[in-house]
Amino acid sequence: MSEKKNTPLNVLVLHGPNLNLLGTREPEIYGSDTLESINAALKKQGKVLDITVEAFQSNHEGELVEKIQSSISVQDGLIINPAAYTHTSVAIRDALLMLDIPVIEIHLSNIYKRESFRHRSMMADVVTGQISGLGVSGYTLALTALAELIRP
Ligand code: CA2
Repeated sequence: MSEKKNTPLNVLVLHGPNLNLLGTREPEIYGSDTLESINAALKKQGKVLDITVEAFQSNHEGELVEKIQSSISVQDGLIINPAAYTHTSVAIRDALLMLDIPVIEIHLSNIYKRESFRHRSMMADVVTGQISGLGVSGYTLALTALAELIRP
């Protein structure tokens, strides 16, 4: 039996730059939900799954790197929407490589249906899995998937 089977889990949800403005602009691409409502839905779902969900948003690459570093030996799983840093950040990619927990990369929009510069993710080949284009549902699907991956 998995050693995590009956233990409460900790999952970190990281939101990258500009996602603090969700729900205020470009609803045709990103939907009309706010970041607060996404975090609240994940925390509520976490209670059902016995997972403590911590959410953190930053517009700064270094802060995201530091948060990933501080999750070592603390978090059991990570959900990350690196936003624009998806396409540029070797620093976030390198930080993810230091983790030995399942990591789900998530995008509200389908990055492969958009401009060509969004088609490349610096994270895609170092994460456990990627969800792209399912809007807010992607976040709750990611948490369900993490619970299954951590407590098989
Ligand atoms: O689809 C996604 O979730 C993205 O990660 C969102 C990023 C974009 O750079 C990625 O290519 C795909 C942009 C987040 C910007 O968020 C906004 C929120 C409200 C209003 C405008 C932008």
